[in-house]
Amino acid sequence: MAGQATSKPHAEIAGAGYAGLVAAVALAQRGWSVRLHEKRATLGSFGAGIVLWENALRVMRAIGAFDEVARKSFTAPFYETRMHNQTVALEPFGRDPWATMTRQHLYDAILAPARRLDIEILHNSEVVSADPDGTVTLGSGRTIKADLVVGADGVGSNVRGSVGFAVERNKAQDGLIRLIVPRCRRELGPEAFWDNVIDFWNFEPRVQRILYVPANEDDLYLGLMAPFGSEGSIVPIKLEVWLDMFPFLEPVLREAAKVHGRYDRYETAVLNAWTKGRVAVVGDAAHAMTPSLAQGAACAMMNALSLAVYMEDGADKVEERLQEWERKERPLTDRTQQRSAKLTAERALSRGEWVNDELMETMRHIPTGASADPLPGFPRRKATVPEAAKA
Ligand code: FAD
Ligand code: 5PR
Repeated sequence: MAGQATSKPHAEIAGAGYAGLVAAVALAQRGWSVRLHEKRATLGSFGAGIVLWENALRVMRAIGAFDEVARKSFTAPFYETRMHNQTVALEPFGRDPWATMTRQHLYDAILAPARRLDIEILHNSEVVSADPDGTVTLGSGRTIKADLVVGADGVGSNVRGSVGFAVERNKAQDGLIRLIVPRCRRELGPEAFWDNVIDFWNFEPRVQRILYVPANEDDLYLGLMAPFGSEGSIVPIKLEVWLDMFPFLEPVLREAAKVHGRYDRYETAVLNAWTKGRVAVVGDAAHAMTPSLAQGAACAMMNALSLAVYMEDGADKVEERLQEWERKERPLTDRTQQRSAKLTAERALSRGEWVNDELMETMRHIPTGASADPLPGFPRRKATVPEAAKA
């Protein structure tokens, strides 16, 4: 607060996912005292692997996590799309920095600056409600008053529900099982394409798709997509249901069958507002989206960073500044949600034609609070298009 150097402005944050952690770090970097509540007993991230595009990597640099994120991540030479095992697109992404990794690695990399900044993180601490006046109520019954309350408590957000934002939730026809398995590089065969990200689509005899994503030298992130309620949605996976359509992936499918796994149906959540009084919601609590553009966590982290930028002046004018944040930052997220939902509904990634200036708008956006300087070390690999694929 201007002129009051002795008392820092104070934020209470619900949820230590990617959105909550980035908001916490970015606020602490700007002189806020921050307490982060996580309802679970342990910190971590569900969901196997993740793809981060340039916008998310820029946020990582802004919060001091980029070097650690990059250390154990992977950039495939190509993003390949196959239909019935025929290559329909081979995208080198020369101008678009991107990296894949395990979710746990990303989580730990963001947690490190939070630890350095002395942010108070409470486990087993559920926020049950928030009030626009800045009060949060915990599961224990305790109430705390803050200058700012951030609801980063995921798609089932208590903060969103208690403040009374209207939410429109839409479930897609498809969903997927996400797993980490060993790369099995030798068992899969000597071909160079096993270093690619490969999106294997099959529409016949059933709609099933495997998104094959090397996450680092050792770990492979698999997304096994199938319509809700179909055989492919059963966990643990039924090996024969997947082997008969993807026999060339047998070594990794055998590993996948050893893991219990979880099927998640894609969903979108759109709110009438992101802020009320001193409360803001961010991340999946505010704007859950389908993963077709791999922008859910990226938008969560961009909006968490920008939120902190709008709070740079401390506790003064929090309400007005939050409204300004939503007005300026939200439209890009709205567009991203709509585009992603459309791609998902049309299963359009199967055509491999999704890389265009409109769809890449979000990935190429310079997040508010992040530097526009090129990211060091990208592009990481020189991609040489095989002669056969040029024809
Ligand atoms: P969450 O990750 O849900 O975190 C919320 C946290 O709050 C959790 O730790 C939870 O335990 C805690 N919590 C919940 N309620 C309370 C409470 N009341 N009090 C205290 N704590 C609470 N995005 C990408 O950018 N790239 C991708 O490649 C990508 N792939 C995806 C693939 C799939 C299949 C799906 C479904 C999503 C994908 N996403 C991707 C999106 C991304 O996973 C989410 O957008 C992101 O995890 C949202 O982070 P969050 O912090 O908002 O929410
Ligand atoms: N892209 C990515 C992804 O993780 C998923 C999808 C697209 C990076 C799901 O895991 O469309 O399902 C998708």
